[in-house]
Amino acid sequence: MGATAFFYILLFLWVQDTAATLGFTRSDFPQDFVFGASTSAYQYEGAVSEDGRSPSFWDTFTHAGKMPDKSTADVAADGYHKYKEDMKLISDTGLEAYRFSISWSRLIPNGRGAVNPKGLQYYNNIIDELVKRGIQIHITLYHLDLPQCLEDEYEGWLSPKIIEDFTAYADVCFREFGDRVTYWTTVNEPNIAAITSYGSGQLPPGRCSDPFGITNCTAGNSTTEPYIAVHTTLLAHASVVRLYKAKYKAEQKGVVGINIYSFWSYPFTQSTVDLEATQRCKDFMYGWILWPLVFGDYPQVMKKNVGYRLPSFTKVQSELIKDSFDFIGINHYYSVYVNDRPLETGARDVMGDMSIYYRVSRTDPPVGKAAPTNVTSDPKGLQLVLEYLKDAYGNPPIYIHENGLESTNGGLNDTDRVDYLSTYIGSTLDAIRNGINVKGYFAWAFMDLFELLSGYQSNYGLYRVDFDDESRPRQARLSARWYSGFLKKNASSIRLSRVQEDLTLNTVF
Ligand code: IFM
Repeated sequence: MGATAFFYILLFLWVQDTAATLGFTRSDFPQDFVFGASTSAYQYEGAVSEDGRSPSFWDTFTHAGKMPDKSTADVAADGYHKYKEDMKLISDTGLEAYRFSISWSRLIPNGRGAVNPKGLQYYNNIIDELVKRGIQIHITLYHLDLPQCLEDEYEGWLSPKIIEDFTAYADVCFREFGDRVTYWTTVNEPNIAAITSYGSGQLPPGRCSDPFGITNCTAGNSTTEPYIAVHTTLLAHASVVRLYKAKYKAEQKGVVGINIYSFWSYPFTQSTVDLEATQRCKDFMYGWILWPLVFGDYPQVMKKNVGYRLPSFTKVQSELIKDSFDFIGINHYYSVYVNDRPLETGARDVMGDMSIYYRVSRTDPPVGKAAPTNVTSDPKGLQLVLEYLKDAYGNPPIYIHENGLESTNGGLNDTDRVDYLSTYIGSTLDAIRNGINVKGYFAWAFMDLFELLSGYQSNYGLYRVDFDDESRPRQARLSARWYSGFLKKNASSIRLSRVQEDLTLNTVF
C-alpha cells in the first residue's frame, strides 16, 4: 500500500472517530442561532497609510519595534485590498455571520470631525458584499485600535474627553451603516485590554510602571490606570447605547452590546482560601464590566481590595450604565487554576488586587502576571462560563464572539483545531440545552491575522495566509473544511460530507 493511500485511511478513521464522538449537528442548534467567524481591523486590513487613514496607537507601537517578532500590520492579511474575495470566501465557506471591526482612524482620521470618504466607502463595500450574500453582520466599533492623535491629545481612554469623541464616532457608524447593520458591539475586551495595555504594557499604548510591566515602560501607572481606562470605557459604552436608543433603535431595530474576555477559573485546591480566590477572580474579570452593567456599580470585593484607586460612579452615571446592553459578547479560549495569594500591603497592580496566582495546567508553577502562555483546551470551561454568566448576571443573551486555537505550526492539516472547535461548539450546545441564552458562535479567526501578542509567530485562522507572499494568498485549512461541512450539510450527512470533502481535497495535504 502506498504512503498516500495509508494516509487517507488514517484520515478516514480519524474523521469517522471525530464524527462519531461529535454527537451533534448544525440542526441541533436553535433556528435563530448563528455560526460565523471574526477578524478585526488592525489585524486584518493592512493599508495603514492608504486613502487617508491616520495612524492608530497600534501603528506607533509596532513601528517602535515592540512586537516580539518586530513585526507590524502595515500589510497584515491585506484585507483592505482583498475584502471582496474574502467576503465571497465567507459565503462559500457557509458562514452565516461575520464579525469585524471598524478602524476609527480610517473612518475619522482626526479622531473627531470630518469623515474620510474612502474609509466610508471601504466599509460600505464590505457591508454591501455581506448583505448581497445574506451574511449576518456583527460590527465592533472599537477593537483595541485608538487613533494615535487622541492618545497624543488627551491620553485616550485615560481621559473622560474620549466619551464625547467615541460617541460621535459611533454616531457616524450608526448613521452610515445602521440601515444594513443591526448587531453592534461597542468595545472589545475592555477587561483584559486594561490589564495588558495599562498594567503589563504588552499592548498599546504600552503603559506600565515598575515592577509590574512585562515590557519596559517609560510611562504609566499599573496600579491606577487599568481602573481609570475601564471606568472611562464603561461611561463611553453607556453613552453610545443611550445615543443608539434615542436616535436609531426605533428605525434600525438593532441591538448593542459589549464584549468581555472570559476564561474559566477552577480552584487549584478545595481549600476555603482557594475557593474564595476563584470567586474573586470571576468578580474581577467579569464583574469589573458586568456588575456595573447589571447592578450599576463595581463588585464589593473590587471596592474593598482596590480602595481609593477604583473610580466611583455618580448616581446619574450608575443609572446610565445599568442595563445599557442588549447582549454580552464573550471571547473565550482556555481555563485556569486559581490559588489564593495573600493581599500584599505595598503597591498592587490588578493581579495583586485580585490577590490570586493562576496556572494554566495543574503541573505549572503559579503565575502572578497578566498573560498566560501554553494554554490547553478545556471545552467544559466554556460551558461553565456560560452557566456562570446566567446565574450571576440574569441570563443575558450571549454571543461567543471569539473562540479558537492558537498554533505555531502554520500547516493546513490542523486536526488539533478541528478537535478544539468541535468540542467547544459541543460545549456550547450543552449550555444551550441547560437553558443558557447563547445566540451565536464565532470562530477566531476567519483567517490568519497579525496576532496581538505574537505578530506572525502564531496563527488562529481557518484559512492560512502566506505572509511571505506579497499577494497574501489564502488556503483552506482542514478546520475551514470541517466548519464548512458542519454548517452546510444536513444533520445526517455530516460524517459523510467530512469524509468526502477531506478525501477529495488532495491539494490540502
Ligand atoms: O487576536 C486576539 C483578538 O484580537 C482579541 N482576542 C484574543 C485574540 C487572540 O489572541
